Amino acid sequence: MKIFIDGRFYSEQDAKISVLDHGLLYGDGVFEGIRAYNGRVFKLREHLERLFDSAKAIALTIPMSLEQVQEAVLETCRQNELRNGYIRLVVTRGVGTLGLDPHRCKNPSVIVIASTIQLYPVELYEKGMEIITVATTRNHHNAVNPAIKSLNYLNNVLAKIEANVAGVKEAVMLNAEGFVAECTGDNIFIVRRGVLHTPPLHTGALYGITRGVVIELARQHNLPVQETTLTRYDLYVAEECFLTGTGAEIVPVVRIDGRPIGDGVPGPITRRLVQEYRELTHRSGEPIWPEAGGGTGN
Ligand code: PXG
Repeated sequence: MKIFIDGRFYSEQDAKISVLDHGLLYGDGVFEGIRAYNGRVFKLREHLERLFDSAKAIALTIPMSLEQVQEAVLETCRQNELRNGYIRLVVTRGVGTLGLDPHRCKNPSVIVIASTIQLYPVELYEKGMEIITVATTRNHHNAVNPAIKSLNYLNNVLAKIEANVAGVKEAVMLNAEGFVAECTGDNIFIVRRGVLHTPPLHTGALYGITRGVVIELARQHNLPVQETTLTRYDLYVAEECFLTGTGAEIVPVVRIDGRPIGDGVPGPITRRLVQEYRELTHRSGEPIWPEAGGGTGN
């Protein structure tokens, strides 16, 4: 594997960041998780824009233009002959001192890793997933705004640990007021009386790119979609529920806190969206190679 760090490619063994990088010392940095399908990077522009917005929100100046970062992502895919996989784009505050003041960090680092992705098992998309709501509250927007895709994911990690302890794969996090925010690495949707509902972003969710695609797909199919403040009650009485994320794509949820959702099997609207999202990922995106060729097909 060849890894991009600050304009150069390194082998996995040589791809190293200083122990004085504030990304390590303080989780001070931002990142993106992006997918490549069929030799194309899906929604690359949207991911780059969100990266730059996250950086701006934490007053981190990315030392490259958006176009240069885009080219670094595509070149990293080419160097690794990656047609299908997962791209992790990271910008750290850079090397500083042991004090937390970011002024000491003169050179932020840009890292691109293009690798394979650990997917959920295929059966999960057929049978659906069981999730729980957890005690760990989603970060308050005046503490670390969940809209910032920062390197500090401890809030999400703590929620994931609760899911692990309970023997389920995902956790729904509520905000400080008890309203549904999102899962540890996915946004959440429910279907109720034929209408799609997802929490508004100010309840404490990432501006999910997959979430945006689902809203767009729903509108194209005249499926009403609303941003609604949801409580646990709304989840329990939903007819359908699913999660959206770059890694997970669209995953049907069939059980929440022990209550079956709808009939306890993935519902028709969810199934349709799973299918349509798959089709879209395979026919759109930023081409990695100028023509159809290239890559080893992995
Ligand atoms: N909320 C959070 C907290 C996330 O980290 C999403 C929602 C969904 O956003 P997108 O833009 O991806 O639709 C995320 C993104 C993984 C993985 O391997 C997780 C994400 C992205 C890529 C891979 O778990 N989470």
